[in-house]
Amino acid sequence: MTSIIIDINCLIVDIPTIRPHKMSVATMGSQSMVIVRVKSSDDVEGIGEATTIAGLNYGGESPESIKTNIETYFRPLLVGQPANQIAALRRLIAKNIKDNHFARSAVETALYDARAKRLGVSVADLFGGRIHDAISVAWTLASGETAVDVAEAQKMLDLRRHNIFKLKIGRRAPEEDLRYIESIRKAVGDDISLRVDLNQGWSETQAVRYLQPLADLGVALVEQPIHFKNLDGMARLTALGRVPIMADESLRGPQDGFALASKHCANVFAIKIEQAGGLQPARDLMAIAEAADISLYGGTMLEGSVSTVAAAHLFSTMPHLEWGTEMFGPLLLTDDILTEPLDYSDFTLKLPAGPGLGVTLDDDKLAFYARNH
Ligand code: MUC
Ligand code: MG
Repeated sequence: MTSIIIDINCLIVDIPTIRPHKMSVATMGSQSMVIVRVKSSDDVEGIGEATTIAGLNYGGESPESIKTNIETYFRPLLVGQPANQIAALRRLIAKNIKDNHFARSAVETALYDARAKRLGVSVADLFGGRIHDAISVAWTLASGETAVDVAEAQKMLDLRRHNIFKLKIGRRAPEEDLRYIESIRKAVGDDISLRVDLNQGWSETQAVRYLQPLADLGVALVEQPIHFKNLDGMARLTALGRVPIMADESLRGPQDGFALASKHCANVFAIKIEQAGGLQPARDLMAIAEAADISLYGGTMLEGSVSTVAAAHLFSTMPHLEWGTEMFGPLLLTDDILTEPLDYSDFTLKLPAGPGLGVTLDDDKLAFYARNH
Protein backbone atom coordinates (compact mmCIF):
# COMPACT_ATOMS: atom_id res chain seq x y z
CA MET A 1 0.00 0.00 0.00
CA THR A 2 1.32 3.43 -0.90
CA SER A 3 1.84 5.58 2.16
CA ILE A 4 0.95 9.23 1.64
CA ILE A 5 2.29 12.19 3.61
CA ILE A 6 -0.64 13.61 5.58
CA ASP A 7 1.00 16.23 7.81
CA ILE A 8 4.27 17.91 8.77
CA ASN A 9 4.64 19.50 12.22
CA CYS A 10 7.44 21.65 13.60
CA LEU A 11 8.31 22.48 17.18
CA ILE A 12 11.07 24.74 18.46
CA VAL A 13 12.68 23.24 21.54
CA ASP A 14 15.03 25.43 23.63
CA ILE A 15 17.51 23.71 25.95
CA PRO A 16 20.25 25.52 27.93
CA THR A 17 23.89 24.62 27.35
CA ILE A 18 25.98 23.21 30.22
CA ARG A 19 28.18 26.36 30.05
CA PRO A 20 28.54 29.37 27.74
CA HIS A 21 29.91 28.20 24.37
CA LYS A 22 32.12 31.02 23.07
CA MET A 23 33.00 31.24 19.39
CA SER A 24 34.26 34.07 17.20
CA VAL A 25 30.76 34.34 15.73
CA ALA A 26 28.69 34.22 18.93
CA THR A 27 28.35 33.04 22.51
CA MET A 28 25.64 30.43 23.00
CA GLY A 29 23.83 29.86 26.30
CA SER A 30 21.15 27.61 24.85
CA GLN A 31 20.38 25.69 21.71
CA SER A 32 17.12 25.89 19.76
CA MET A 33 16.22 22.74 17.88
CA VAL A 34 13.51 22.64 15.28
CA ILE A 35 11.98 19.18 15.58
CA VAL A 36 10.16 18.08 12.46
CA ARG A 37 7.61 15.25 12.45
CA VAL A 38 6.38 13.90 9.13
CA LYS A 39 3.16 11.90 9.47
CA SER A 40 1.91 9.51 6.82
CA SER A 41 -1.26 7.58 6.05
CA ASP A 42 0.23 4.32 7.39
CA ASP A 43 0.83 5.90 10.83
CA VAL A 44 4.62 5.68 10.48
CA GLU A 45 6.17 8.90 11.74
CA GLY A 46 9.56 10.19 10.59
CA ILE A 47 11.52 12.69 12.68
CA GLY A 48 14.18 15.22 11.74
CA GLU A 49 15.91 18.20 13.31
CA ALA A 50 17.53 21.48 12.35
CA THR A 51 19.66 23.76 14.50
CA THR A 52 21.56 26.95 13.80
CA ILE A 53 24.23 28.69 15.83
CA ALA A 54 22.84 31.56 17.91
CA GLY A 55 19.95 32.45 15.64
CA LEU A 56 21.34 34.21 12.59
CA ASN A 57 24.93 34.59 13.84
CA TYR A 58 26.30 31.77 11.71
CA GLY A 59 24.25 31.79 8.51
CA GLY A 60 21.08 32.85 6.75
CA GLU A 61 18.64 30.49 8.49
CA SER A 62 17.27 30.83 12.02
CA PRO A 63 15.15 28.33 14.00
CA GLU A 64 12.18 30.65 13.48
CA SER A 65 12.71 30.91 9.71
CA ILE A 66 13.18 27.14 9.46
CA LYS A 67 9.87 26.50 11.26
CA THR A 68 8.00 29.14 9.26
CA ASN A 69 9.41 27.99 5.94
CA ILE A 70 8.71 24.32 6.59
CA GLU A 71 5.14 25.08 7.64
CA THR A 72 4.47 27.62 4.89
CA TYR A 73 6.34 26.16 1.90
CA PHE A 74 7.49 22.57 2.47
CA ARG A 75 4.29 21.32 4.09
CA PRO A 76 1.82 22.19 1.28
CA LEU A 77 4.29 20.90 -1.29
CA LEU A 78 4.74 17.52 0.37
CA VAL A 79 1.31 16.74 1.88
CA GLY A 80 -0.48 14.33 -0.45
CA GLN A 81 2.76 12.99 -1.96
CA PRO A 82 3.94 9.36 -1.68
CA ALA A 83 6.13 9.25 1.43
CA ASN A 84 8.59 6.65 0.14
CA GLN A 85 9.61 8.43 -3.06
CA ILE A 86 12.44 10.38 -1.45
CA ALA A 87 14.31 11.14 -4.68
CA ALA A 88 11.15 12.48 -6.28
CA LEU A 89 10.36 14.54 -3.17
CA ARG A 90 13.89 15.95 -3.20
CA ARG A 91 13.43 16.96 -6.84
CA LEU A 92 10.09 18.58 -6.01
CA ILE A 93 11.66 20.54 -3.16
CA ALA A 94 14.65 21.59 -5.31
CA LYS A 95 12.33 22.85 -8.05
CA ASN A 96 10.17 24.91 -5.72
CA ILE A 97 12.37 25.98 -2.82
CA LYS A 98 15.77 27.63 -3.15
CA ASP A 99 18.47 27.56 -0.44
CA ASN A 100 17.04 26.73 3.02
CA HIS A 101 19.51 23.87 3.41
CA PHE A 102 18.96 23.44 7.16
CA ALA A 103 15.19 23.13 6.70
CA ARG A 104 15.72 20.68 3.83
CA SER A 105 18.02 18.57 5.94
CA ALA A 106 15.45 18.29 8.75
CA VAL A 107 12.67 17.31 6.32
CA GLU A 108 14.86 14.86 4.40
CA THR A 109 16.02 13.24 7.64
CA ALA A 110 12.39 12.67 8.66
CA LEU A 111 11.63 11.12 5.26
CA TYR A 112 14.59 8.73 5.56
CA ASP A 113 13.68 7.86 9.15
CA ALA A 114 10.14 6.89 8.13
CA ARG A 115 11.28 5.04 5.00
CA ALA A 116 13.78 2.99 6.98
CA LYS A 117 11.21 2.23 9.72
CA ARG A 118 8.77 0.91 7.09
CA LEU A 119 11.47 -1.38 5.73
CA GLY A 120 12.60 -2.43 9.21
CA VAL A 121 16.16 -1.25 8.51
CA SER A 122 18.35 1.56 9.80
CA VAL A 123 18.95 4.90 8.06
CA ALA A 124 22.56 3.75 7.55
CA ASP A 125 21.18 0.76 5.61
CA LEU A 126 19.59 3.16 3.13
CA PHE A 127 23.13 4.44 2.41
CA GLY A 128 24.68 1.02 1.94
CA GLY A 129 24.88 -0.12 5.55
CA ARG A 130 27.22 0.71 8.39
CA ILE A 131 30.90 -0.12 8.18
CA HIS A 132 31.53 1.19 11.70
CA ASP A 133 29.41 0.51 14.81
CA ALA A 134 30.97 3.49 16.59
CA ILE A 135 32.50 6.75 15.39
CA SER A 136 35.14 8.83 17.14
CA VAL A 137 33.90 12.09 18.65
CA ALA A 138 35.98 15.19 19.38
CA TRP A 139 34.94 17.72 22.04
CA THR A 140 35.03 21.49 21.61
CA LEU A 141 36.63 23.58 24.34
CA ALA A 142 34.98 27.00 24.22
CA SER A 143 34.21 28.25 27.72
CA GLY A 144 36.33 31.34 27.11
CA GLU A 145 38.34 30.63 30.32
CA THR A 146 41.67 28.83 29.98
CA ALA A 147 41.48 27.21 33.43
CA VAL A 148 37.93 25.95 32.80
CA ASP A 149 38.98 24.51 29.42
CA VAL A 150 42.01 22.79 30.93
CA ALA A 151 39.86 21.19 33.62
CA GLU A 152 37.22 20.23 31.06
CA ALA A 153 39.78 18.56 28.77
CA GLN A 154 41.19 16.63 31.72
CA LYS A 155 37.70 15.52 32.75
CA MET A 156 36.87 14.29 29.22
CA LEU A 157 40.09 12.28 29.11
CA ASP A 158 39.45 10.81 32.57
CA LEU A 159 35.89 9.85 31.62
CA ARG A 160 37.21 8.32 28.35
CA ARG A 161 34.62 10.42 26.54
CA HIS A 162 36.87 12.48 24.23
CA ASN A 163 40.58 12.43 23.43
CA ILE A 164 40.51 14.89 20.54
CA PHE A 165 39.82 18.58 21.15
CA LYS A 166 38.72 21.43 18.95
CA LEU A 167 39.52 24.91 20.25
CA LYS A 168 37.42 27.85 19.20
CA ILE A 169 39.72 30.78 18.51
CA GLY A 170 39.58 34.07 16.60
CA ARG A 171 37.50 35.92 19.20
CA ARG A 172 40.58 37.32 20.90
CA ALA A 173 43.87 38.75 19.58
CA PRO A 174 45.97 36.03 17.87
CA GLU A 175 48.82 36.33 20.41
CA GLU A 176 46.34 35.74 23.22
CA ASP A 177 44.94 32.73 21.38
CA LEU A 178 48.46 31.32 21.00
CA ARG A 179 49.03 31.59 24.76
CA TYR A 180 45.68 29.87 25.32
CA ILE A 181 46.55 26.98 22.97
CA GLU A 182 49.94 26.63 24.64
CA SER A 183 48.25 26.21 28.04
CA ILE A 184 45.92 23.52 26.70
CA ARG A 185 48.83 21.76 24.98
CA LYS A 186 50.86 21.76 28.22
CA ALA A 187 47.91 20.34 30.16
CA VAL A 188 46.97 17.51 27.76
CA GLY A 189 50.46 16.57 26.54
CA ASP A 190 51.85 16.10 23.05
CA ASP A 191 49.90 12.97 22.09
CA ILE A 192 46.47 14.58 22.08
CA SER A 193 45.17 15.94 18.78
CA LEU A 194 44.30 19.64 19.03
CA ARG A 195 42.49 21.39 16.21
CA VAL A 196 41.36 25.02 15.98
CA ASP A 197 38.28 26.59 14.41
CA LEU A 198 38.40 30.28 13.50
CA ASN A 199 34.85 30.47 12.12
CA GLN A 200 36.25 32.91 9.51
CA GLY A 201 37.73 35.03 12.29
CA TRP A 202 41.01 35.96 10.57
CA SER A 203 41.99 37.96 7.52
CA GLU A 204 44.16 36.11 5.03
CA THR A 205 47.13 38.20 6.16
CA GLN A 206 46.61 37.11 9.76
CA ALA A 207 46.32 33.50 8.65
CA VAL A 208 49.59 33.69 6.71
CA ARG A 209 51.24 35.21 9.79
CA TYR A 210 49.85 32.75 12.36
CA LEU A 211 49.65 29.36 10.66
CA GLN A 212 53.29 28.60 11.46
CA PRO A 213 52.96 29.45 15.19
CA LEU A 214 49.91 27.17 15.27
CA ALA A 215 51.95 24.40 13.63
CA ASP A 216 54.71 24.97 16.20
CA LEU A 217 52.18 24.30 18.98
CA GLY A 218 51.27 21.02 17.32
CA VAL A 219 47.86 22.16 16.06
CA ALA A 220 46.79 19.38 13.70
CA LEU A 221 44.10 21.12 11.70
CA VAL A 222 42.94 24.70 11.08
CA GLU A 223 39.24 25.05 10.30
CA GLN A 224 37.83 27.85 8.15
CA PRO A 225 40.39 30.49 9.10
CA ILE A 226 39.11 33.12 6.65
CA HIS A 227 35.93 34.37 4.99
CA PHE A 228 33.88 31.60 3.40
CA LYS A 229 33.88 33.31 -0.01
CA ASN A 230 37.64 33.79 -0.19
CA LEU A 231 38.29 30.51 -1.99
CA ASP A 232 41.49 31.74 -3.65
CA GLY A 233 42.75 32.68 -0.18
CA MET A 234 41.85 29.21 1.13
CA ALA A 235 43.76 27.73 -1.81
CA ARG A 236 46.81 29.91 -1.02
CA LEU A 237 46.73 28.88 2.68
CA THR A 238 46.40 25.22 1.71
CA ALA A 239 49.33 25.55 -0.72
CA LEU A 240 51.53 26.96 2.08
CA GLY A 241 51.41 23.46 3.59
CA ARG A 242 52.06 24.64 7.15
CA VAL A 243 49.01 23.00 8.75
CA PRO A 244 46.19 21.10 7.02
CA ILE A 245 43.31 23.46 6.23
CA MET A 246 39.70 22.37 6.71
CA ALA A 247 36.76 24.00 4.94
CA ASP A 248 33.50 24.41 6.88
CA GLU A 249 31.40 27.51 6.15
CA SER A 250 32.67 27.48 2.52
CA LEU A 251 30.92 24.13 1.97
CA ARG A 252 27.24 24.67 1.35
CA GLY A 253 26.52 21.66 -0.80
CA PRO A 254 28.03 19.53 -3.56
CA GLN A 255 28.57 22.45 -5.99
CA ASP A 256 30.70 24.25 -3.40
CA GLY A 257 32.54 20.99 -2.80
CA PHE A 258 33.32 20.73 -6.50
CA ALA A 259 34.56 24.35 -6.62
CA LEU A 260 36.77 23.84 -3.57
CA ALA A 261 38.11 20.52 -4.81
CA SER A 262 38.91 21.90 -8.27
CA LYS A 263 40.85 24.83 -6.83
CA HIS A 264 42.56 22.81 -4.04
CA CYS A 265 41.06 25.09 -1.40
CA ALA A 266 41.32 22.63 1.49
CA ASN A 267 42.97 19.42 2.67
CA VAL A 268 39.90 18.36 4.64
CA PHE A 269 36.14 18.87 4.25
CA ALA A 270 33.92 19.26 7.34
CA ILE A 271 30.75 17.48 6.28
CA LYS A 272 27.57 18.77 7.90
CA ILE A 273 24.26 17.30 6.83
CA GLU A 274 22.48 20.60 7.50
CA GLN A 275 24.92 22.75 5.60
CA ALA A 276 24.94 20.29 2.68
CA GLY A 277 21.12 20.32 2.53
CA GLY A 278 20.47 16.80 3.79
CA LEU A 279 21.84 13.29 4.05
CA GLN A 280 22.01 12.59 0.32
CA PRO A 281 23.67 15.92 -0.63
CA ALA A 282 26.13 15.32 2.22
CA ARG A 283 26.85 11.88 0.74
CA ASP A 284 27.36 13.52 -2.68
CA LEU A 285 29.76 16.01 -1.12
CA MET A 286 31.74 13.19 0.46
CA ALA A 287 32.03 11.45 -2.91
CA ILE A 288 33.51 14.63 -4.40
CA ALA A 289 36.01 14.83 -1.54
CA GLU A 290 36.95 11.18 -1.94
CA ALA A 291 37.46 11.57 -5.68
CA ALA A 292 39.71 14.59 -5.09
CA ASP A 293 41.69 12.87 -2.28
CA ILE A 294 40.40 15.40 0.24
CA SER A 295 40.08 13.92 3.73
CA LEU A 296 36.79 13.78 5.61
CA TYR A 297 35.62 15.08 8.97
CA GLY A 298 32.11 14.74 10.38
CA GLY A 299 31.04 18.25 11.42
CA THR A 300 28.14 19.50 13.54
CA MET A 301 25.89 22.53 13.74
CA LEU A 302 25.81 21.83 17.49
CA GLU A 303 22.84 19.64 16.73
CA GLY A 304 20.70 17.84 19.27
CA SER A 305 20.29 14.08 19.40
CA VAL A 306 18.06 13.61 16.35
CA SER A 307 20.24 15.34 13.76
CA THR A 308 23.40 14.08 15.48
CA VAL A 309 22.32 10.47 15.15
CA ALA A 310 21.15 11.05 11.56
CA ALA A 311 24.61 12.31 10.62
CA ALA A 312 26.21 9.45 12.56
CA HIS A 313 24.23 6.93 10.49
CA LEU A 314 25.61 8.46 7.31
CA PHE A 315 29.18 8.75 8.65
CA SER A 316 29.09 5.10 9.75
CA THR A 317 28.83 4.09 6.08
CA MET A 318 32.06 5.88 5.06
CA PRO A 319 35.16 3.70 4.69
CA HIS A 320 37.53 6.51 5.68
CA LEU A 321 36.64 9.30 8.07
CA GLU A 322 40.25 10.22 8.56
CA TRP A 323 39.69 13.11 11.00
CA GLY A 324 36.81 11.51 12.91
CA THR A 325 33.77 13.55 13.93
CA GLU A 326 32.59 16.14 16.43
CA MET A 327 29.09 14.77 16.92
CA PHE A 328 29.01 15.86 20.57
CA GLY A 329 26.08 18.31 20.31
CA PRO A 330 23.71 16.51 22.75
CA LEU A 331 26.44 16.52 25.41
CA LEU A 332 26.63 20.32 25.35
CA LEU A 333 23.01 20.52 26.51
CA THR A 334 21.66 20.22 30.04
CA ASP A 335 18.93 17.79 28.99
CA ASP A 336 17.91 15.49 26.16
CA ILE A 337 14.63 14.93 24.34
CA LEU A 338 15.07 11.21 23.70
CA THR A 339 13.58 8.43 25.82
CA GLU A 340 16.99 6.73 25.68
CA PRO A 341 20.04 9.03 25.35
CA LEU A 342 22.75 8.29 22.79
CA ASP A 343 25.63 6.11 23.99
CA TYR A 344 28.89 8.04 24.25
CA SER A 345 31.68 5.88 25.60
CA ASP A 346 35.28 4.87 24.87
CA PHE A 347 35.85 8.15 22.98
CA THR A 348 33.10 7.24 20.53
CA LEU A 349 29.42 7.53 19.76
CA LYS A 350 27.83 4.10 19.36
CA LEU A 351 25.31 3.75 16.56
CA PRO A 352 21.93 2.72 18.03
CA ALA A 353 20.28 -0.50 16.96
CA GLY A 354 16.70 -0.44 15.77
CA PRO A 355 14.94 0.71 12.64
CA GLY A 356 15.10 4.22 11.21
CA LEU A 357 17.29 6.57 13.21
CA GLY A 358 16.99 4.14 16.13
CA VAL A 359 15.83 6.84 18.55
CA THR A 360 12.49 7.79 20.14
CA LEU A 361 11.35 11.26 21.17
CA ASP A 362 10.27 11.76 24.78
CA ASP A 363 6.96 13.58 24.45
CA ASP A 364 6.98 14.87 28.05
CA LYS A 365 10.41 16.43 27.57
CA LEU A 366 9.31 17.93 24.26
CA ALA A 367 6.24 19.45 25.90
CA PHE A 368 8.38 20.81 28.74
CA TYR A 369 11.01 22.48 26.52
CA ALA A 370 8.81 23.46 23.57
CA ARG A 371 8.64 27.16 22.86
CA ASN A 372 5.06 28.35 23.22
CA HIS A 373 5.18 31.45 21.05
C1 MUC B 1 31.51 24.94 13.65
O1 MUC B 1 31.77 26.01 13.14
O2 MUC B 1 32.20 24.00 13.33
C2 MUC B 1 31.04 22.78 15.75
C3 MUC B 1 31.62 22.57 16.94
C4 MUC B 1 31.50 23.75 17.66
O3 MUC B 1 31.86 23.97 18.80
O4 MUC B 1 30.92 24.69 16.89
C5 MUC B 1 30.42 24.07 15.75
C6 MUC B 1 30.31 24.85 14.54
MG1 MG C 1 33.48 25.18 12.01
